[in-house]
Amino acid sequence: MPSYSDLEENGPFLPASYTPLRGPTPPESGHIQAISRRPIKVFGVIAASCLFLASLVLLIIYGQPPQSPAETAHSRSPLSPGNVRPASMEEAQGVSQKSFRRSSDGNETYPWTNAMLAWQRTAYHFQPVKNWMNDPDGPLHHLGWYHLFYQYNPDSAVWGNITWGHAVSRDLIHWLYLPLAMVPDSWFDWNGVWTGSATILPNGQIVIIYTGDTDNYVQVQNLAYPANLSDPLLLEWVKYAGNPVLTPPEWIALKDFRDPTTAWIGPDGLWRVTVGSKINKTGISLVYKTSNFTDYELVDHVLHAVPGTGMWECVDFFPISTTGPNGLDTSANGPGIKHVLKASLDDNKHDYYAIGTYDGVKDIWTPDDPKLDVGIGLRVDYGKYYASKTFYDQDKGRRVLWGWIGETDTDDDDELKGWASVQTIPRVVTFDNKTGTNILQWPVEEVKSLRSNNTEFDDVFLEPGSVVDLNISSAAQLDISAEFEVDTTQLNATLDEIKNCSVAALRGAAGPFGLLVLTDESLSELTPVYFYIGKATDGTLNHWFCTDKSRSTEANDVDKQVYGGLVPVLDGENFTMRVLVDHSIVEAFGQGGRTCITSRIYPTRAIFRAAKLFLFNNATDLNVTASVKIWHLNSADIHPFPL
Ligand code: DQQ
Repeated sequence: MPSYSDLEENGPFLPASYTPLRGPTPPESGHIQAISRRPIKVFGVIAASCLFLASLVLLIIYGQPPQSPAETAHSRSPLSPGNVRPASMEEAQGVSQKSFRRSSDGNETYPWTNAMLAWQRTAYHFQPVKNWMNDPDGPLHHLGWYHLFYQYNPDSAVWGNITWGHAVSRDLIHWLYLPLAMVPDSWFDWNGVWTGSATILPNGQIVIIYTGDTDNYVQVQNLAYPANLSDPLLLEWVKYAGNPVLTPPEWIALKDFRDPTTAWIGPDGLWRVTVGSKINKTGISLVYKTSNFTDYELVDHVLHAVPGTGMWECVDFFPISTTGPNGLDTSANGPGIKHVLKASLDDNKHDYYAIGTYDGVKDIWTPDDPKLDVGIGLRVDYGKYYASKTFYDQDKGRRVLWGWIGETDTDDDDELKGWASVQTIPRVVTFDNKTGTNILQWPVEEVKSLRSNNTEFDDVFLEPGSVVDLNISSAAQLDISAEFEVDTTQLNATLDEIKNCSVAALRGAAGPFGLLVLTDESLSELTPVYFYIGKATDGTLNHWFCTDKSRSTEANDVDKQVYGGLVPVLDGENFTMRVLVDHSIVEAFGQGGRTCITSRIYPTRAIFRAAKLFLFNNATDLNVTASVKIWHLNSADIHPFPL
């Protein structure tokens, strides 16, 4: 087990001691709600008396008063006079949110029309009405409603002023936007109410632990809870008056301590929470024990550490059943259970996971295969996807995964269209007991409720070099299920040795073949989602699952990567993919969700009625037979509450 002194061998710890301005003495176990109400009232009085002064300050700084009734209700009450929010804060705050920047090659901004930009908005994915969104936070199910919180900037389409947006749904598809749940209004989250997770205690109490970026840019963990548990919509949230409940250990840098997980109970009856961090270049997951969520003890070793992976953001840690498809409560452990550890790597903005064993007595997690450890092995999704988080849906007995789909255009374009980012369709996560080496991700079954007119194609023969128009018009909201049977006798020694997805235009002996989504009639814009069969360097067969954005748009100021990863295809299996198309979002699930790729694309021609769907086989030496089921998907009902 790696101790902190082992980790220190990589170099000296960063000097970091932080003495926060402490709140009242933490309450006894089980008294969170009652004890903290009075300080909240006091806080309210202070806030109210500061309001006039704050309004004056805001008026002077921004030249205008708070704008809407909703914003007035959540107007900021600066407890630390003199705090003035800088214009761009990502660097100062130790996070970087927009990974795509326009290169310095002098590309002109593309002349987007309003129609093009309006078309990009999704129809059945969750996104706010306007402005910036990033990580999903604290998902949970309570009294018949699914709750989704999310990192949100109420002021603009770029990251900043991070608050918790809040929406609820009966079915994870149709959503009601609720008022902001938590805003940065206290010294312990003055620079942002950052990512956190919810835990439902056995007595029904809900606690949220979230990262606050303090008034002096220190990352701390704070406690919040619903003001009224009997409210199914959980409209009011109370920040514990004794916040922060956790400050960075003195050997952790002040900006490397964030994103607490859902808590789980260990064999000693104490709750555990893990928080992501790093020591030099080693990504780590700290573990804290608590009985009451206000007082914590740092375990003297990490849950896990992987050298070279850098800062671990948004760690997620959950049990998974190896014997059945049912999801497990986060505290479950024992025979037939493995544990998944996921980290979002700040250095490359990708989510990685590994499957392993959790020893609840020692509080360490060990990967099944050290070569596929967290951050160096499997990715949750090989596309534009980050900061994912699961929750146990106790209503349907399943583990559900949310993920943030960021933009791959420029900040200027985001401001032009007035919004940035989308959440994935929630996915059910199970263990793949056919391979034994990976998880499976699959869109929640509720997506099927959006399906309308179904079109099916059976046994479409795709000779090498063919492109087949499936004559689906208005192909912007689709659920596609495709199966490809290949002539295995052709998979012989002439196969290419491939190390990545290449681009779909380059022909190999046994690939690429698959679908062309969001394609215009003339094939000037198209997004291939495909398989590519090749040889690994050791001569064995390998299979790639890919999405190629290089020809998705004629716009020049957006990212045009080819995404993809290896996908296990077992003996006797055909190649299968499910693809959800929702305007500018393409979510692709290879081999039942063994490998997933999410893309944000920006077509200019393949939009509205011009968006079409094709099959293709660009292999030179492989015959492929395709069968495809296609459903148009209706739009989800996503609107503010009350109606
Ligand atoms: N986003 C949050 C942080 C987290 C990062 C800030 C990941 O808590 O580390 O908006 O995208």
